[in-house]
Amino acid sequence: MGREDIVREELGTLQGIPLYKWFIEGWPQVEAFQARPDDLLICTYPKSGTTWLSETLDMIYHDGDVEKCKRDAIFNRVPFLEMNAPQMPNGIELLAKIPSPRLVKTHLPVQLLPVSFWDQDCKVIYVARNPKDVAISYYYFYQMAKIHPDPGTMEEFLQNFMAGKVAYGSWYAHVKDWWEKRKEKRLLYLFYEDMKQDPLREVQKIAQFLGKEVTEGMAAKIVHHTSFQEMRKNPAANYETLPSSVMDHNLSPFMRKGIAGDWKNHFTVAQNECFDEHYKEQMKGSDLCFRMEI
Ligand code: A3P
Ligand code: EST
Repeated sequence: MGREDIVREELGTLQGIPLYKWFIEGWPQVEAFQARPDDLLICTYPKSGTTWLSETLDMIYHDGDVEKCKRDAIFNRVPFLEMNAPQMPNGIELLAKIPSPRLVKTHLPVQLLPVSFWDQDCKVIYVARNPKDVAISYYYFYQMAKIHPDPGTMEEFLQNFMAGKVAYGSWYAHVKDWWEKRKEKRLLYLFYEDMKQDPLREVQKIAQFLGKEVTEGMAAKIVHHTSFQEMRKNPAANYETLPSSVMDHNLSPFMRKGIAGDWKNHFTVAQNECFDEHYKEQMKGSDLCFRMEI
């Protein structure tokens, strides 16, 4: 194993936000990133449905052509802005190579977004997911994506999640700050639970936001192709093309469960009470609401 291999290591801190040291190393290029006016930014807190929304948008951009959407892995079709790691395509370099209109993925909190996106008045689609399912999904992701520090027990991880001591920091701050941004920017704020409940309606919502005509037939095709069952077996969408030294799908597949309410299979009664209490405190004064199940 060479020096450039991915090993578990503690997170660094970027302007107060816990983040992978590799990503911090690449930060100067990210901060200086030049957005194009027709870039579409896909923004999420990790484990909130980023890959699902990315695949959906690539399908909309390619008029529902499934074969075109299998042209490459999702992380190459929709470059991850701040991604910088050994043996992986760097986000900034990938973006420089792809023609407009580009889809750009980021997990950055609002205050860290490169200013160029605002200067160019780019459209943004944000997707949020209820924090209990995010925490569970993140716990399994910490195990399978080897860059993360050891997540410890579920109890330990939940405490860290609530305290914002995980990659990309506080979920609460992330969802609330982006929620406020929608008042002044061209931003569509979506929810994972809504996408689960009525994907057709959400596809139409997205199409309308983009000013794009999507026929009923095409919308149905997009919904089918982007269902959990289809994406799970699609190597262009399921991250299984990455080496197992980077992501070990035997520990936990990237496409793990894809449901709303899986936290109920994991939280103890005490953990749930503690989480609810903390949630209420953190979300006080915000009109942003989440459905913990559907
Ligand atoms: P689970 O771990 O709860 O299964 P992200 O893409 O932001 O990293 O989010 C990953 C989560 O979204 C995982 O959640 C994954 O299974 C789920 N997911 C991915 N594609 C999905 C789809 N088409 N439908 C529903 N959930 C999906
Ligand atoms: C993949 C998807 C995602 O939404 C977030 C992250 C963060 C950590 C990334 C991983 C990923 C993809 C694979 C890596 C990893 C850091 C090192 C590894 O190579 C880029």
